[in-house]
Amino acid sequence: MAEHIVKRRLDYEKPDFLISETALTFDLFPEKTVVTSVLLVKRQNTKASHITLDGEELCLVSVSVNDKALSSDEYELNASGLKLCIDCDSVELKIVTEINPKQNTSLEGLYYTQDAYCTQCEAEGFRKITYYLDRPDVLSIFTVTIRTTDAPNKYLLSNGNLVKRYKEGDTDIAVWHDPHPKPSYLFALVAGDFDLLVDTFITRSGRVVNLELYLEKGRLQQGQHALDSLKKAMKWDEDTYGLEYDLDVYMVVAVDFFNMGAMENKGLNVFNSKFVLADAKTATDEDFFNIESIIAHEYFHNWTGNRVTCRDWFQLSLKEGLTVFRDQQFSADMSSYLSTRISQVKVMREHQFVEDTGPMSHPIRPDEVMEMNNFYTVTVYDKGAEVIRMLHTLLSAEGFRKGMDLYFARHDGEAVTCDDFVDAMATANNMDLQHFRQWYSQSGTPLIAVSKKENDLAATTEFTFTQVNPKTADQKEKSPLFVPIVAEFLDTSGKVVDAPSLTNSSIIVNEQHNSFSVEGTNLTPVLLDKFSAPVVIDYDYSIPELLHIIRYASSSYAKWDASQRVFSACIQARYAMQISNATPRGDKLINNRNTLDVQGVLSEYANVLVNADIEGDVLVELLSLPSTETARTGLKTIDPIAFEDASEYVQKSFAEHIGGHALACLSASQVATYQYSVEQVNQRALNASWLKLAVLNEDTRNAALLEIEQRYIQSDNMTDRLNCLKVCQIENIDLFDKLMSSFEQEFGHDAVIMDKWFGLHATTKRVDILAQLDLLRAHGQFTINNPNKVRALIGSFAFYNTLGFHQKHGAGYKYLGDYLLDLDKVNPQVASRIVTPLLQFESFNEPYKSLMKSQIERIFTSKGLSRDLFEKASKALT
Ligand code: 0A1
Ligand code: ZN
Repeated sequence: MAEHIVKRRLDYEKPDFLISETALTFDLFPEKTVVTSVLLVKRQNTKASHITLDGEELCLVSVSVNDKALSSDEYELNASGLKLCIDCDSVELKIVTEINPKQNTSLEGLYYTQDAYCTQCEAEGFRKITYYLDRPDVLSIFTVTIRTTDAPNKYLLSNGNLVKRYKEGDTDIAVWHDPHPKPSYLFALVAGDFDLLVDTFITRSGRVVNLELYLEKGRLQQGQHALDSLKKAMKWDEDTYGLEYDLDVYMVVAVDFFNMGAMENKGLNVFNSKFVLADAKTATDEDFFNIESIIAHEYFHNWTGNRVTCRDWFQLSLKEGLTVFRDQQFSADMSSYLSTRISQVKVMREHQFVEDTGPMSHPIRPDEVMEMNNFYTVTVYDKGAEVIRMLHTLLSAEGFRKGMDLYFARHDGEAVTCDDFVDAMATANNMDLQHFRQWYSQSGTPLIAVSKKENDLAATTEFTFTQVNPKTADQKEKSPLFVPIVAEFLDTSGKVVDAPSLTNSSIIVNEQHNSFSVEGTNLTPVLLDKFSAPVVIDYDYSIPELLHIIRYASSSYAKWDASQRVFSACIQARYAMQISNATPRGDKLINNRNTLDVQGVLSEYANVLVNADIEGDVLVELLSLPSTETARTGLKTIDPIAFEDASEYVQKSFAEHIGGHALACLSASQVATYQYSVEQVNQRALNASWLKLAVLNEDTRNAALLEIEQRYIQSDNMTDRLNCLKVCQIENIDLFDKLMSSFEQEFGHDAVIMDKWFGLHATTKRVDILAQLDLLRAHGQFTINNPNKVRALIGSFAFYNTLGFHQKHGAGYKYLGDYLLDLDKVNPQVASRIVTPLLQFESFNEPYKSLMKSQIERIFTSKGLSRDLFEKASKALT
């Protein structure tokens, strides 16, 4: 096991050696694959006399330099690499290693599952294949030879273009050559038997690209949506950024065993099959959406990531923040702006803001890393994308495009930094982005407190913005950031008042205090429209102001945001009442609304929704309650059970006020043959909201439950069926159990679909949930070796089953702790992701806090802990 050392961004040094050419030969056997690597090594630093190649869990067979074999006293070997003498400017290094793909359950490096070989090299998995300079700033031209005697290995794939495919006796051989220099993390190899779905794309300059989807046998028609999405993404990138694909073939392979969503290996993407396979019967609207966006994300990486890559892993957001932003733009263009933006904002509020308050807080460009796999985070990805979005807002679409063009003109074929990206944006737009750059180095969520003062004489209103940058686990010192706040001001009649001093509809908050004056009084401010910056706005909205926004704001996003505040205020008021004497001092309730008339507010709000003329796509958003993470904004610690009770109370009360209307709306809605279209997606989502409200309403409950059972049986699509299951999961456990067994009978054979079933079981409110989890772990479709299964069952339980996880005596926490210790031996990356809910112990009241912490202590002191879990547990305890 390699050591647990911390690496620092500022310690970056250029590599002493480069590898201009890499020739790899794989003799594939499940338990003993021989990797022969021939490297053309070029010395860059003439003072260097030794090269240290990265390598982990390898069995070294031989090393030779310029054809001369080295004896074992001519090199140094340890758990993290191989060091040998090179004292000339150019040598050929030949290294032979043996690896065991079948035993590799970490799914990093080369692994063998379901009769196929597959690789995952980002970030530092290549070093589990052979000794190499496994760092992103070493770019090399790869030639790969794959040899196998296994009959089922019909397809032998690697990056670039196929040069030769032939047989030598019993051995099948394929040779691939990738003309584009690339770092080792973009290397890929796949060998196995698949069904192949093909098509072509003609680029705007007229080149023909073969598109090939490699799918599990028998699932060909389930790949069509992914293939269509790929073609849309290719066209969109040409139209929007002028970027064209650069190889003759683009391959996508879907596998069931994969640690993440997908991987952008040059010319050979590997995907978690969950993000490729879809048809109406088996996939939800959300699945269709995710497939389109992840296919696009990986495709967009071909330019933002592969052609221009990262100098070091601290710069990960250079490719990820930018590529997420690009896939978000694409998704908004393909489907609905409002729902895509809202789901992105939910990710920020429910996950990224939470990460900022916990022990793993880091800037989008981290400064210190122990295990790189721990930094594929919502901060690097999603906050990274929000930072790019702010640039897009500040520079406008045209200015942003100019910056992108300059970035590619300057850096194509290079490994660069986040600073290089911002430099290109600044130069192309002749703009000083010095202050803005701090978004890259400062962690934490800024809080913008807003107060208003009316000057009746002058008939103006002054708004003062106070920026508070709370300290985070990783940084004590903070300074004010450059924050664009898109705003508008409504007068009493609901008209938007003229505010000529806004720049691009934004107020720029860039100091600790900024003031801003608007003509008129009695104004309602609409702040942070479209979530123009990743911050929290703390303005003391009254309920009438929020309802005014919902009635009159020009932006649907702003209406949704206001509705979240209405619900949050109600939940916090109810919560305060429930725990009245136990509220810890220092907690700030929204508007101190312990005295809020919750029923009155909900009734008025329901009235607005029923009577105002609101489009269906907006209405569906306004009917949904905020998550706990959003609703608890401003509360340092909570009692999770009492908070959940409060939230349920508000949900039920809301249903009492609007539920009668709900059933009427539901029956009026049409049932059409399933299509993945914006209109139908909206309609199904709205139906699901009405169904839930109708079931929660006492008067309509029985009728709605009948409706659910009927819909479940009659429906032609997974979206409606899953929505039915989710509703009865909350309100009628007998019906839920009945429908779940019918679901299992129908889909029990299909691993991808069964993840939904595991997830639903794991989030059910049952007193015996832990015993249920034990039973589910013994189910034929469950295995600890498959990350999708573990995430569906154990992940859903820990993240989303509040009552099951937060048990009074800590049994839920212990269950997760026990499981993680087993899982860490199988797959440390997945264990390290699922530990997240336990890391947040500082956000809960006693006894929860101490009970959670004691599990982290137990994990921390256990023997043989992975670097992944060690980094998180040790940070949580300091
Ligand atoms: N670069 C991929 C995500 C990815 C990252 C790490 C992985 O293994 C540790 C796998 C995939 C993306 O952004 O899609
Ligand atoms: Zn990515």
